[in-house]
Amino acid sequence: MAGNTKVNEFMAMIIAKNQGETEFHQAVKEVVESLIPFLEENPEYQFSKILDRITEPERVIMFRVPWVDDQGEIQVNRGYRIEMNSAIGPYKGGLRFHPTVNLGILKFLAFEQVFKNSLTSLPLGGGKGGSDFDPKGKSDNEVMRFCQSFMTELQRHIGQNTDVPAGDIGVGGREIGFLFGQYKRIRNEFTGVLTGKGLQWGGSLIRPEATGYGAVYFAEEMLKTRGDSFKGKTVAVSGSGNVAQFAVEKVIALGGKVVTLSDSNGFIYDPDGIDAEKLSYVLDLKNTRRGRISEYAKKYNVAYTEGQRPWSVKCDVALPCATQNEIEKHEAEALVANGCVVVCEGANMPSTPEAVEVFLEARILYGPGKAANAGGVAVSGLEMTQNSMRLSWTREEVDARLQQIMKDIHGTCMKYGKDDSGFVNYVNGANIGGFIKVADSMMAQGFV
Ligand code: NDP
Ligand code: 2IT
Repeated sequence: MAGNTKVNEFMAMIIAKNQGETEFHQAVKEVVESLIPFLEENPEYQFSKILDRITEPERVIMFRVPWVDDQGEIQVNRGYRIEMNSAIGPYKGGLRFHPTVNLGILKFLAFEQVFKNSLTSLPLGGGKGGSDFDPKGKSDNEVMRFCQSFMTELQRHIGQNTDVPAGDIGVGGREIGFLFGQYKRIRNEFTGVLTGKGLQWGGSLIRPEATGYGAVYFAEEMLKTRGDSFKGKTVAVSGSGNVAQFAVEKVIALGGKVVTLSDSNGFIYDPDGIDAEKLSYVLDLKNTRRGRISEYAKKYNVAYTEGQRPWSVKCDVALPCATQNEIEKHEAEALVANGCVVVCEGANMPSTPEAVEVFLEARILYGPGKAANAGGVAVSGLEMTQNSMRLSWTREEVDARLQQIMKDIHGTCMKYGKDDSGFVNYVNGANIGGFIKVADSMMAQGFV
């Protein structure tokens, strides 16, 4: 097919130019597959070489992050910020601290962020950053010294109207606090340069909850298209961090039963369901004690499977909320075979391309991360608005806006993703729906 040839030609260029960046290739390929047919019908984008430009970061910053550990030994990590696209607003996206972080992973995340942020309808460009620093097993003081060193360099590149980082894997309220403190100290200004801040110093209500809640709101919208809801549904969740925790809370609130959680060591299966009391144990375990999910199994006497992910469990809905490529083809097949009808991604790119194919072929409701997890960055955008106005909205106000944004993103996916048979391909919907505003803005702004 002509479309396939074009995708292959374009991907050959991307792979040659960005060698070894496999996750970046994966993310670009998915978008290009959605976009090529659309671009053929809209040639003005091709003349402007939008695809070539949108896949090239506006700027990549890499830097040394030296810090001293509690034993007095010097440690050296690598810091990054990918400033991907600023056509519709300042660069916006999280910081990831995890030993696996490399350029390719951050470029995939920054690339997806451009489309995701556009889908929110807020004026947010796309970026991502982080470090190969591993916060696990580090003392609070070590984390603080690392964050201070990281920000000592990053601060010269960011600003409330330039680039506004937030959290991601390994970066939560504690890290944002240390990073904000150092930015303020060096720049001598109190501005909304980061989101996910504490409530007493410029943070927004609902920001910690936003990604998990938003993903569940999105799944609920998908279910509605088939006259269904979360009520009585059995739900498998992966991860046990920020996104997973609040996804579980919202599923419980909507009448569903969550039976799994995981971390990088394994997963727990609780057939009775994780209730509010068990969830508060998880919050304490993960956020305060920074323990392992296996402890849940001991405490509640349920099964724990080491080295496995939860997708072999029977469920109606799967909410992957841990990391990229955590659902492989055989796991997708197991989900479908066990009757799973909704896969809604709280994490970024948790399904491999082969897994996505399984979901689309089975015609289940598959919500890709760049649409389904946009609630986090959306409320970050609302935090920026509140900071600019120097006031704070109530919980109800922020939550209502979040719900409306997720509904609107779902509507955009329907608009651009529905095929002739009435099936909604949310991958195409999100990719095309996210692309148009950015591409039009790039064209209006000349060849920059
Ligand atoms: P957290 O650091 O709070 O939690 C991450 C969770 O995922 C932990 O349970 C962690 O287990 C697990 N995990 C991380 N890396 C791996 C890995 N390589 N293999 C298996 N499990 C892993 O991060 P978040 O909850 O914030 O982020 C989770 C996902 O959601 C990520 O994909 C992130 O990009 C995405 N996301 C986050 C947003 C946010 O606002 N925070 C917004 C939109 C998307 P362990 O404790 O063992 O490391
Ligand atoms: O992947 C993401 O959207 C995030 N980690 C949140 C980004 C943000 O700026 O809030």
